[in-house]
Amino acid sequence: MEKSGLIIFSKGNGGLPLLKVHTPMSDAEIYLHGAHVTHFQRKGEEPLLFLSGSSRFEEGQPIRGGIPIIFPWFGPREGKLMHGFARNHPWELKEIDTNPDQSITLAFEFPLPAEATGFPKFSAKYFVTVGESLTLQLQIVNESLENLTLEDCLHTYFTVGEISAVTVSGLKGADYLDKVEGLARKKETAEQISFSGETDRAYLGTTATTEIHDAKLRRRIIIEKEGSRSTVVWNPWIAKAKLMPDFGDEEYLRMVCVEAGNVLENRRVLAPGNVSSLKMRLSTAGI
Ligand code: TA6
Repeated sequence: MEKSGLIIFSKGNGGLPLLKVHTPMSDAEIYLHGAHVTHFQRKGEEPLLFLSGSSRFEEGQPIRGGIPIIFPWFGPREGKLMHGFARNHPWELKEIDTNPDQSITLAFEFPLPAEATGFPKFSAKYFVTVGESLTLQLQIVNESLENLTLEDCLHTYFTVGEISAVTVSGLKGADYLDKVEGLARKKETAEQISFSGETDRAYLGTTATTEIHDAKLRRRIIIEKEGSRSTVVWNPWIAKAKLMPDFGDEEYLRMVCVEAGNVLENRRVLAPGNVSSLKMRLSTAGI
């Protein structure tokens, strides 16, 4: 068995700087653009993350798939980019550490782009730990003298065998806003959420661990989270998939988004000098 990890710096799609991370347990790929994790795969397993074959790889545009960092707002904002600007600009790699368990932690920081003008001054750090599991932590510090109101979300796209053989558990009893029905407020009654059409739900006030049960790939994906009160579940299905230029018409069959964050009524208000931390740990198990 390999004894140590390895990081290779290269140019990825669109000539964007790409880090390839190899550990004895798993491999990962991270673009500096958006500090975007686009690939994670445990040895002997299917890839964990979905990446669209039609994704853009260009400054100012989000990569379609992997784990987009959604910050400082979630959803549309008048005259601005959807889902904030953190995913559309380059982050800087600041530190690489090998941990006792042979996992590797990479620390990124976000140089504020022009879009941050008018926003209370903040600093953003992002820690990615590649090992048996994949752990992500987004840390925001309010560096200003006023309150910073923010939404954050790790908008994770997971690879699945076939969406009709997939269920998501852990959300029974949680309220959600159903985007497919004009943000109607509902309560989840199902132990296992299944997919038979466009599904776009923001579950609110939930800190629960969720699980994706994939009957075709015969695996469970466990999504643990800390510092998160919202979970978003999304599959675009047929019509929405056709409308997305950076997403293949049939790709909805092989993906589901389960996202950990603090969105809508769960947005955070960070007092001057305070720190927010959003953490998500992704692991897999057999069925
Ligand atoms: O998280 C679900 C969602 O808000 C959907 O409504 C859809 O817009 C999706 O995000 C993708 O957004 P994007 O801006 O990446 O196309």
